[in-house]
Amino acid sequence: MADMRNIVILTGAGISAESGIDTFRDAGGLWEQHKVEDVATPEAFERDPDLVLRFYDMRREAIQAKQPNAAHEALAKLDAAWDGGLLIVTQNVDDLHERAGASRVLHMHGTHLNAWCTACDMRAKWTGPMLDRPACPECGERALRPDVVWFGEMPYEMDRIYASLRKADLFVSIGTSGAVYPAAGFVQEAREMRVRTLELNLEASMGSRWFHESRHGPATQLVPQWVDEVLGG
Ligand code: BJW
Repeated sequence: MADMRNIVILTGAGISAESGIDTFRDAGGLWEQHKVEDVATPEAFERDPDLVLRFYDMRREAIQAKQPNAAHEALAKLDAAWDGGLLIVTQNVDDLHERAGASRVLHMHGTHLNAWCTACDMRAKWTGPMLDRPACPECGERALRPDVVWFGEMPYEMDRIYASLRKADLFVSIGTSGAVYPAAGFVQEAREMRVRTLELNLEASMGSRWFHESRHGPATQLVPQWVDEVLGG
């Protein structure tokens, strides 16, 4: 711990579960009715844009009423206090890390609260619906879609993520099943670069065997405990 300077943290749906946002692959909730592969692909959007836009409108509205939990707050505390390198790479499309106060956050799967115009490539903050096909504020075309990364699309800022992993002393994975690549492969890539690896998850994940250490329990307990250890509190 004494020599530790650079930390990369990967977060997934599990960190927002206790804020009331359903995970993708746990039993119960929103995703029982919608298979993620049926709504989170460019093909699904082409096949049935109304279904996809309606679903995202509903989720965009819902997340704005959710609040960050103790795990988001602990990472924000770490971000504020940690002098060394730190990057919170989140797969989540909610904005709970930012609302908790974290600033070193990278959304590799995009964000619900951005629109992307497929006509002019504009990206802008967007909190309202898209089902009624609003005009792009930049070019006027009615070609907006959620600025999220669907299956088969390239996640954002991969070069920056790999550059941070190469410099890392510690890689921590929080609340993710290890089912979706490339994020699921970060632990193996970190191991190859001799980076120490730690998993904090409710239960064993698909990637648990790759980690030097896995701790199991709810994020609101494990993450504040771990942050206190790092900050020596
Ligand atoms: C708690 C908790 C609590 C609960 N406390 N924990 C074969 C092999 C390898 C790859 C592929 C392959 N076939 C296809 C691919 C590629 C594909 C892929 O991975 N498919 C898999 C299904 C196999 N990937 C892609 O297409 C990606 N793009 C790509 O690969 O481009 C090429 C490329 C190559 C090389 C380098 C770079 C790029 C794009 C993936 C896009 C994923 N998009 C989604 C939707 C986003 C928009 C939306 O929200 O609608 O992203 S899918 C969905 O899954 C979402 C999530 O970010 C992502 C991961 O889910 P996450 O966060 O892990 O959630 P869950 O539900 O799975 O797990 C929650 C965990 O929390 C569980 O473990 C619980 O136990 C735990 N938990 N409560 C702590 N309280």
